[in-house]
Formats: sequence, C-alpha cells, structure tokens
Amino acid sequence: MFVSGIIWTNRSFDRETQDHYEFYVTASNKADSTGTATVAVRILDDNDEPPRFTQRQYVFDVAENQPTGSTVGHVAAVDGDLAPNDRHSYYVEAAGDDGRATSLFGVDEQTGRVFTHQPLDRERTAEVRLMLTVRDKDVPTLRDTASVVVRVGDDNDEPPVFRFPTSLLNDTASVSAGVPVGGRVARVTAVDGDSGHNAALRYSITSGNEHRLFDVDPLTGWIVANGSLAPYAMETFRLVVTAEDAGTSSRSSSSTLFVVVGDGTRPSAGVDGRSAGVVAQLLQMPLSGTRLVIVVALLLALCVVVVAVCVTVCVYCLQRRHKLHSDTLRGTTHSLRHSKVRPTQRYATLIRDSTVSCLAQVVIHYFVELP
Ligand SMILES: [Ca+2]
Ligand SMILES: [Ca+2]
Ligand SMILES: [Ca+2]
Ligand SMILES: [Ca+2]
Repeated sequence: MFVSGIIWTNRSFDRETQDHYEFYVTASNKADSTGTATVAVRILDDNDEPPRFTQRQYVFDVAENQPTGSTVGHVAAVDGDLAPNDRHSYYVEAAGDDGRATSLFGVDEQTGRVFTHQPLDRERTAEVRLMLTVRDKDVPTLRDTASVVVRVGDDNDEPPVFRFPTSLLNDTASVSAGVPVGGRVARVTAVDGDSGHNAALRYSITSGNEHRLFDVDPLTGWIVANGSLAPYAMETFRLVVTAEDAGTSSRSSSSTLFVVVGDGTRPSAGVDGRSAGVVAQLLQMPLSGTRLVIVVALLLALCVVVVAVCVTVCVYCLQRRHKLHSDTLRGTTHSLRHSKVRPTQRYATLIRDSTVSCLAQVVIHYFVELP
C-alpha cells in the first residue's frame, strides 16, 4: 500500500534564526516491518531583512576648502538575508532637506563613501546634518535611515579685516600734546572670520613710528604714547598698523592711522578718534591722495547745493511776482495796443504774449511797470 508521506510544516520558519533541520521518519507496515530515513530540510531565504546601518548617527570631520569629491567618511549597513537579498544601495535623503545638504554632499551607492559635491566654506557652513537611506535592491525594498553630522574644520583662509582705522573718513585719532607717557591715543581693532588660532590677532605698528613716540598693545590694540608729544604739537603722524593672525600660515592686513597731535591747551577730541569731527580732521590733515579728492568732492557738492537753493528761491520769487501782476500786465498790454509806446515796450509786450519764458516775462514786467 502506498501512502503519500507528505511532510508539512506546523509553523513558519525564519531562515535567519535556523536555516537547517534534520529528523527521522519511520515507515512501518502491518507486519511490524519498519524502515527509517533521515530527512534534511533547508530553509530558503526570503528578502525579509532590511539593511541596517551600523550606527544610528555618524559624525565626520572634514577640513574646509578641500576639492570637490573629497571623502568625508564611510557609512556601512548589514543585511541578514542571503545574496541577492542582502544587496543594498545608499542615498542622501532629500525629503525635508532644504537642498543644502544634497547640494553639498553625496554618497556612493555601492560603497557608502560620503563625499563633497563642492568645496566647503566653514565661515559659511560650520556644521551640516544630513539623512542617509539604505535600501534593499530587491523587492520588497526594505530600508533604514541614519543621520550624518559633518563638522567643517577651519582653514586659515580669512585675513584680518580692520574695523578701525578703515579707509576714508574713519582713520584719524586726535590726541593732546600733553598726553602723558603711557596715555591712550587710540585703539585699533580688526576682526578675523576664522576660528581658534586662525583668528587670534596681534597688532603692531609697522611704519611711521620712526621716533618711537607710540606703542601698541599687541593683544588689545591700544596705542599709547611712548614719549612726550609736546614737541610735536599740531603735527600729524601717519602710522601703518598691522594685524596678524596666529594661524599656521599666518595672514595679516595693514591699515593707516593718522594721529593728530593737538596744541596741548585743550583736551583731545577722543581717544578712539571716531568722535573727532570729520571736518576738523580734514582741515588738520595734509591734503594728499584720497584726502584731497574727498575735500574737493565735498566743496563741489557744497557749491551744487548752494546753486540749487539759489535757483529754487529765484524761480519761486519770479512765479510769485508773475502771479501778482498778471492781471495788471494784461490790462497794460491792452492799453499799449491802443496807445503810443516806445519800440522796446512793444517788443517786450510781444514776447510776453507768446509766453516764451519766465525770464522774458520778468523783463516785460519791469519794462511795463516802470514809469
Ligand atoms: Ca534584505
Ligand atoms: Ca531572509
Ligand atoms: Ca576659515
Ligand atoms: Ca585668519
């Protein structure tokens, strides 16, 4: 007699938990004859395991100004399935992104290498967060996500920038000739967009201090009198001050500070120079270069304003005069046509009637109204 001998399962199996089973089966007949066999069951794989990142969050440090395509770091994922169900790809998650992360970084689909799409600027973007996704290549496309924090390291790519003195009208300090030795003259300040040592500034006077009349605190930028300024009353000193950062490849900038020494009979206009009157400073400073151009421009502007005011006042007066006497003029014109008039008066009357210009009208008024 033949029976099916079908073996069926009583539950589902998880290959990732146990992928192989063995058991014995016995066949017997009515004569109590038996036979046994070993049955081996191998559980086949199904794509039921998502790829999983090895970390929930990755933190990478990368220097700014690296060329496009530079490696930021590597991410990895594991998949409990067997090939080909364990194959997966990496992506930068675009959902919820303002476009910044995806424009800055990419990830190699196969290797998980995170790289730059463009050189990074720490002064613009010091830290970027992005989401990465890993997905199964086979259906169903199970997935996992992880966050990546990219910290952009500083490069000394920013030079110091002076806030005082700057060019044009913010480069002058006034000091009394009676300032004592060590007395404050002005404070130079500069900023540096970098961080750490790359932004740590030291100040120095690099030119114009041949008599060593001034000294500068390298850390605070305060310029003080290093000697008596009494012999230099009403003189102007042109100091070139320099700020240099402490970066490995240090960067520096220079600016020019004019120090106007007063006559010692009145206090200085202000130790930081910015409170000194601009006109007063200009009048005291030597007229050369840019300063001469400024003075000439100011004078020209002043002339233009004066002329404009004069013209406006004249036009106003003429219009007012014309309005007040228009009726009189109209009557006078009528009487002129019927009376003896001098040639000049008639000519003027014709101009008035054709309304050539306001100025012509004024001339007519005078001719007509004068007795
Ligand atoms: Ca899988
Ligand atoms: Ca599986
Ligand atoms: Ca920098
Ligand atoms: Ca710097």
